[in-house]
Amino acid sequence: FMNGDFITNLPKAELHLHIEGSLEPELMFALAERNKVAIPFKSVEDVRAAYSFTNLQTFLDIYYAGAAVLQTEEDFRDLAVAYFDRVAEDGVVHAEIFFDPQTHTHRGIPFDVVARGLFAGIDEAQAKHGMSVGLIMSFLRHLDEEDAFKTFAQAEPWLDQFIGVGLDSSEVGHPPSKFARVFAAAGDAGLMLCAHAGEEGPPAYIHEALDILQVDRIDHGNRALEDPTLVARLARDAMTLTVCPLSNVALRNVDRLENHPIDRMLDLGLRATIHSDDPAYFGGYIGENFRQTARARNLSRDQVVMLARNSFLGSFLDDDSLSGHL
Ligand code: ES4
Ligand code: ZN
Repeated sequence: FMNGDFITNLPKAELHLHIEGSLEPELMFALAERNKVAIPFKSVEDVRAAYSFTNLQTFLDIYYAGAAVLQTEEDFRDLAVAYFDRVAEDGVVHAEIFFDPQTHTHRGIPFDVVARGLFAGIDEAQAKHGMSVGLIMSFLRHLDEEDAFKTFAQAEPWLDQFIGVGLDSSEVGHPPSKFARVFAAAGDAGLMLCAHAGEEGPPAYIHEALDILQVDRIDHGNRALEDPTLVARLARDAMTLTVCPLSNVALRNVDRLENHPIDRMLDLGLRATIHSDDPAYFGGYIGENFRQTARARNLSRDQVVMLARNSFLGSFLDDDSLSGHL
């Protein structure tokens, strides 16, 4: 009875999705054409063939290059609408999605263009699919903290419309402590806090995200498994780890899905969840991540239900909205 339809229709919250990572090659080509932007690919097949990664950086190089086709408010709206239309079919009823403002402001696209476009797409999704959506502004950790502060200043007029801030991009060599002050400022502004940690970086980065950034949620967190003291702490504090199985395999942080530690995390008492990260690049949206992982790890119905339940428990929904989903 653990069939694909059961998993697909199970209500879920998507908590780890980079909207730029939902840019499908077809839309990339359409936008390149519409905006007269040159891209280093001849065809959609050519693009897909380039999606063979050996680590996080080899992916990020292509991901930032692909984002160059996003130019106008309408482009960002179209990107968001395409994503929500797709995951409405995957049982997603709530989504807290990341965007990377610096990926766009650094190539001359004003912050407000990005924000207005994404919010237009979010409004459309909420109206069309009855989905609730939150937007998380994520800082690029390969840039310095001053640049993050500049971005935070550009976000000032929008602050009450964002639910949180995040930290992503190249992890190793860019520890959470580098962003201590800007995370403190975001926390003071009432935003929720999350950070990618322990995707490629060591367990010490997860400790830093907790102790120095005081995050409410850890994105990935896989490498916590190397540190029993950290596992005990995360379990005790019911800290959510937004795990992305197809991403882990695509970026070779896990050798094959059959060896993914998602059920070991649950067995250790961790509040692990399943998400998609960059679905256009890693081979599947949240439903595909659930279905393929359930099959590869032979997950029980109870385990799948727990993973979906954890996605709501780990969300930033208030208690009233949350109780409607449990
Ligand atoms: C990302 Cl998989 C991953 N890790 C870190 N930063 C990212 N940005 C987009 N995808
Ligand atoms: Zn991510």
